[in-house]
Amino acid sequence: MSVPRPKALRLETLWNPPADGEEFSYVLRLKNLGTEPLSNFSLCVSGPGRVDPAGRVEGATVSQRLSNFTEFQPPANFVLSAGETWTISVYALSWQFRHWTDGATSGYLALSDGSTIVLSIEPTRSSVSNAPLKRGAEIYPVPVNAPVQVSIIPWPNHVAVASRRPLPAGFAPQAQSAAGEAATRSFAALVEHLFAVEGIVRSEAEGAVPVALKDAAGYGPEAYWLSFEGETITIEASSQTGFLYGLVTLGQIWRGARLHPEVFQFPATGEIVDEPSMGWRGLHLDVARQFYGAAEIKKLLAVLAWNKLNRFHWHLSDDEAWRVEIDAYPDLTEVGAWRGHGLAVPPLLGSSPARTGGYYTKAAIREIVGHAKSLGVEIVPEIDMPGHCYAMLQAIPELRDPAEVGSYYSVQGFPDNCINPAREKTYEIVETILSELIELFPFKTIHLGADEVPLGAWSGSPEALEHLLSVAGDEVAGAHAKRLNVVTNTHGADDIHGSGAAILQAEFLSHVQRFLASKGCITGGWEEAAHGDVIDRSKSYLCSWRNVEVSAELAERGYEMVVCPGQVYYLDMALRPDWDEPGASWAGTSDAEKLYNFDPIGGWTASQKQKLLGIQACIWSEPMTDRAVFDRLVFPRLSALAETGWTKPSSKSWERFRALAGLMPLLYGLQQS
Ligand code: TNX
Repeated sequence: MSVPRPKALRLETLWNPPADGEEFSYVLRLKNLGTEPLSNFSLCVSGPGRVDPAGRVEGATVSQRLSNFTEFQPPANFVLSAGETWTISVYALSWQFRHWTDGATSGYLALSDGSTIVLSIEPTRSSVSNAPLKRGAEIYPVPVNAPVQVSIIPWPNHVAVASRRPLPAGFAPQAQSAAGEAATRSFAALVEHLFAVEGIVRSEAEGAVPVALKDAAGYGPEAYWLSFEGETITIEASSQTGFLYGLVTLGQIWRGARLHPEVFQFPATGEIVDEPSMGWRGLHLDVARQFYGAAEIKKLLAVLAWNKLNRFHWHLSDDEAWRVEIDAYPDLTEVGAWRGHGLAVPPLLGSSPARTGGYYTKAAIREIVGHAKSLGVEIVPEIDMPGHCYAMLQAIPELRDPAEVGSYYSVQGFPDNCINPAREKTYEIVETILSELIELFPFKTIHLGADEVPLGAWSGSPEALEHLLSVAGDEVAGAHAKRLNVVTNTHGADDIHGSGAAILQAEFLSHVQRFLASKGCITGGWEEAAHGDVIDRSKSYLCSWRNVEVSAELAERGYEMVVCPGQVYYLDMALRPDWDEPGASWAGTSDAEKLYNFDPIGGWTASQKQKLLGIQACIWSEPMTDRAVFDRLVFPRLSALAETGWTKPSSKSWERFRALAGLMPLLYGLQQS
């Protein structure tokens, strides 16, 4: 069979929003720009947007679909001649497109001999916008007249510095204790990682000014005191992290004065007295939808430390992949860590037909955990259960009731993606996995997920229904059985409150939470883990994502809260509602200013505030195929969150933040051009 050369095949995609009573359409055009005809093929695409199974497609039939992966078949005996275009019009999407990253981000042809041809593909265009597509972090220029003389993010509790001295060439920290020495080492590694060429830490032979690190009692675990007195710079703290944070503040002041000498100063006298207002200042990263290698994670941790963020919530599993090595179940990574044409998990979210993906070995995780610890960051691993388990179920089918019939779909369009809470085998497997995980993560806090279980989950499982009957009675079990094959999740995640699915999920969570507690671990969960109030509130915490009201209500019910409402703290949400902005906007859009000014505990009562652990930003990775999109969506919003978690509300100032934000590091260094 002769086929056109891959370069001669191009896929263009176009979004036509609904207008003047016309329905919307998503149009895919495959162009044969070569000299050979093309036949006996199908077209496979993936990207965040999903073709809905229930709707109309013209020009092709859908032969396979899994979440956002779709395979289109041309009409029988179709030949795409040289110079011709095959047009497919899709009138059925699970949600309408709003941003340029919503459409197909990869495409390939599957040929009848089993081989594939990768297509060159451009971002989806919108028929109503021809604005240049935005990628890369927004630029925050340092203004000539900054409102402050020293450049520090997050802004400290108390800053009283004065007069200018010549900028030191760099610093030579002088430690007096093990904590000070450890902080000196981690600070040297941190600045080498983030700003190698600047030589912030250097020897006195190279002109460094000494910085005395003095151990002193009475400081909180992250607090420090930094003082300037002529030639003498001193940091007092009572912990490694306190010293590290004092050094970070010093390094930030130095960088501002060095890079913008006309704007910022290096103080000659005065002091900074500092500690955070919130204990939990976190970032969540989804490494299932897109894989991030150990080097990316380590750099991200360095960026967290520079922002004085102290928790990394590592979302290690989801429908699309499993990312952590587990000795007892090698298939979890052999099967679950990879996507590709013909594999158990097909290409999704822009991944290619070739086998791509990856996972973290135990050795890599130990190294990352040690690196994080040295930077004052504790890591919370998440294994998302009992929903979001499609990849896990591909690797370990025993997590399903073998007699299960019918189908239910998750909000992301995965069928039957929940592990079965009524099976003993499930607990044996989950406890084995968690035991291995506990060994790896010394912070002893394990997040179990528990988000977005579909209303119809397990409604076709005889084992689950029998169990439901025994714990909740006839009526509930009967009602649940009737959900079989009923389409739900059509307008966002189901609210499962009070349903059979919620009762079964609660059974699962209470069992696993007790297991974790027996191993000395705190259990984390998304807000849905509160259904049925079965987990022990003194040994757990929740991440609330729907809105501020939900957070306050859960705090009222006695849960320890990490607040992360999707509308503002989900960093996969676009900066603005425009087509040329990348990202999603199902929960809302927010630029850095809106995020900065958002009050995460607005309207909370004093007793609810007692339950606040802190806040975190969440990076979900569906649109992050392109890392320039990552930098745009994450920075400087991450620093805006860091300042909200650290700085007292009365000391916050968007004007100051905006003047300093441009000094903060990006992960990939990709700026808007
Ligand atoms: C919701 S809210 C999710 C994730 C998605 C995200 C995309 C929650 C805990 N889960 O599975 O990646 O939306 O924005």
